[in-house]
Amino acid sequence: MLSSQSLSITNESKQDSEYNKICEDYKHMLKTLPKGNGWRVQHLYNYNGFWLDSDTLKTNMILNTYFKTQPTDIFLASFMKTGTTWLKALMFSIINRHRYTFSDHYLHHHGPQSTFPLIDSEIYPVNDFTHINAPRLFATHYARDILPLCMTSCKFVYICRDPKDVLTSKWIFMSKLRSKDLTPLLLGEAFELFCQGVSEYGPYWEHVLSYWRASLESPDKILFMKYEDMKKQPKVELKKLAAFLGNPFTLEEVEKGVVEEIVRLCSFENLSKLEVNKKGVERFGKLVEVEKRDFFRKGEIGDWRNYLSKEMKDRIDGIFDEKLKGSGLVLTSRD
Ligand code: PAP
Repeated sequence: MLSSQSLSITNESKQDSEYNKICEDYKHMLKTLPKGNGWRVQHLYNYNGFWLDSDTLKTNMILNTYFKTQPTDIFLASFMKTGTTWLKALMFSIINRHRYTFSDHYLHHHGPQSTFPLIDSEIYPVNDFTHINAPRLFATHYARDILPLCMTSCKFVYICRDPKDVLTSKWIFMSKLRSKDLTPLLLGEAFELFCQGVSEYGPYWEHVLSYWRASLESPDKILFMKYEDMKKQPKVELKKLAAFLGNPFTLEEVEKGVVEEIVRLCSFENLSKLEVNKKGVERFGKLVEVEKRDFFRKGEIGDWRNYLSKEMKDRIDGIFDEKLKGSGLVLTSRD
C-alpha cells in the first residue's frame, strides 16, 4: 500500500506529466493553427474558431485539464472592452454588500481588477483557487464554445456592447500595450481586422452569439446584459443582476437607497477618480502589465463618432446585422 507521502509524489508526477503533455500539444498546435495579425502581439491563432494569442491559447488548454468548478461558482464573461471592469465592481459589491460600508469600501482601496481573478491570465496548475470562499467569482474573455465543459453548468453573467464602441475602445487600449518591436497598429488596419473577425477572443459576433444562444437555452444560468442598458437604466439592471446572483435587494434595502449607493460607488465618475485606479499597474500573467488608469477612459456610449467615418459605421453595422440576423439580438445601437 502507498503511504500518503508517496501517494502525493505519484499525484505530483502524474500532474507533471499531464502538464508536460499539454505543453507539447501546445507547441505542436502553434505550428499547425491558422495565423492572423495580432493587435498587441504579432500573431493570433485560430483555435476552434476563435482568435487567441499564444499565452491565452496555452492557458485555455491548461484550464481545460485543470480547472475544477464548484457548483456555486459564478462567472463574468465578456469580450474585451465591453464593461468587464464595471461589472466586476458591481458583482463584487452586490455579493459583499454586508461586509463593507459605502464610506469605507474595499473598492476605495483596491481597484476593481483585484476583486476577482481573470482566469485567462492565471497559470495552472499553480493556482487552483481553492482558497477563495464560496461563492467564488471569476472573469473570463473566452467565448462560450471554448470554455472547459465543467464551467458550462455554472451561472454566467455576460455583458456586451455596441461593436463600434468596442472597436474604438479596444484599438486605443491595445495600441498602448502593443509590443514596441512592432509598427503601430493604425485604426484603418484594426478596423479591417475587426471586420474580418481577427481580434483577440473574436470574432466578436461569434463571441456574443455563443453566450446569447446559451442564454436562450438556459435563462436561469446565463444573464445576458448590455453596456448601453446599464448606462441608461442602471438601477433596473442592477436589481436584475442582484436577483440573478441569488442576492436580491430587500424592500428595506431599496428604501434605504442601497441600490443607488452601489450604482454610485461603481460609476465611472466615482471609480475613475479614486487614487487607487489612477496610479500603478495591473499584472496579467507573467508578461502583460496594464496601467490601472487605462481601464477608465471615457465610459460613454457613442465615442466611436470621434474615430470612425460614416463608411466605417455603415460597414460594421451591416456586418453585425447580417451575422446576428434571425438570432433575435440587435447589438448595433441606432442612437
Ligand atoms: P477589459 O476588456 O480590458 O477588461 P473593460 O472593462 O471590459 O476592459 O472595458 C473598458 C471600457 O469600459 C472602457 O470604455 P471606453 O474606452 O469606451 O471609455 C472604460 O472607460 C469603460 N469603463 C470602465 N469602468 C466603467 C464604469 N464604471 N462605468 C462605465 N464604463 C466603464
